[in-house]
Amino acid sequence: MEKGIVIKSTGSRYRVLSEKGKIFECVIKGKFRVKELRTTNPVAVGDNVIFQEDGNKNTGIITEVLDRKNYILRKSPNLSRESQIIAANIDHLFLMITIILPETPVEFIDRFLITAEAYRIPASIIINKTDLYGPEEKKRMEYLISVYSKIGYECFRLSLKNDTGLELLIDKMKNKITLVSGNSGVGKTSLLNKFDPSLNLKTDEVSDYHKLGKHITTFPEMHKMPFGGYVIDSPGIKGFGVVDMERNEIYHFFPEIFRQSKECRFYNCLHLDEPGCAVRSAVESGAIDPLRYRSYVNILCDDNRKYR
Ligand SMILES: Nc1nc2c(ncn2[C@@H]2O[C@H](COP(=O)(O)OP(=O)(O)OP(=O)(O)O)[C@@H](O)[C@H]2O)c(=O)[nH]1
Ligand SMILES: [Mg+2]
Ligand SMILES: [Zn+2]
Repeated sequence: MEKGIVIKSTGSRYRVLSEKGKIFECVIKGKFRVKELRTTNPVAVGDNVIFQEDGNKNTGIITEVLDRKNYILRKSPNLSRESQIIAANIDHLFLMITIILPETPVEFIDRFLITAEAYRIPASIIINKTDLYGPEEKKRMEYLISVYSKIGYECFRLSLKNDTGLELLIDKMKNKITLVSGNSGVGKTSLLNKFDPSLNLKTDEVSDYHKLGKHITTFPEMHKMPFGGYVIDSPGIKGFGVVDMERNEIYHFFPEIFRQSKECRFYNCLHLDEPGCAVRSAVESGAIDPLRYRSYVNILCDDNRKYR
């Protein structure tokens, strides 16, 4: 029996990095079920597992998944009620966004952030491709940075083309397990290639016509970093499905709305049109950003289908 960490999962096969630093292609034996959770993949990237070496062909059988510190789920895109575990045991989430090529909508950012809040995983924002930005885009970038840093999310300006902003990120990612998420084409895989050029991972240009990425990365995969720690590259997502949040708890995951809600007249205020709502007053006075408030209302009232 050996212990290892799952670095890639394709649904039926799992690549495991053993504690001794060897790579094994594994399958699972028997049924693993996460309590009260219907998932399409019982073992995910980041899972610590016990496995049985199968001769010396570098294959093995996973016999046990050790307790998870946390995990992130995504609802399966079809209508089934099953979820998919994107990754487990994550120390920090990074959302990579771009102002153009592709353009990341604010509501997408907010859906990501409330998911991180719900899972209690620290999250930060990376704004990549700053080399492409003219005055308009820079203004937009600085606006987003001011909104999100005021709430408490650290923001990083990055250009992989010009190699600016890398040091600060390495500092943050050093010796941790981090997941990089974001739309297709923002540069997640390019970041990993920059950290370790020997990885030589596949990337592709954003389509000229649609200005969207081409979904090049298809499975989450964890990579050991030369500076210590692991970074998980993940497929471009349209959005994070909001998983099992009650309507009346969604605002708990908007930190600034939650703080303000304590001043609302009614304890069960949803901050829509209730009298004495302190959240709406704060939006009017500019203390809460109107785009954030709009995301909140959209998420509250939406059927969740748009950003998935
Ligand atoms: N101009 C510019 N282009 C960049 C930068 N970073 C990445 N790119 C380009 O953006 C394109 C998409 O990069 P990828 O790394 O494949 O994007 P991804 O986020 O991994 O995309 P998916 O795997 O589809 O989710 C590539 O052509 C990169 O060369 C940057 O800082 N500036
Ligand atoms: Mg990629
Ligand atoms: Zn209210």
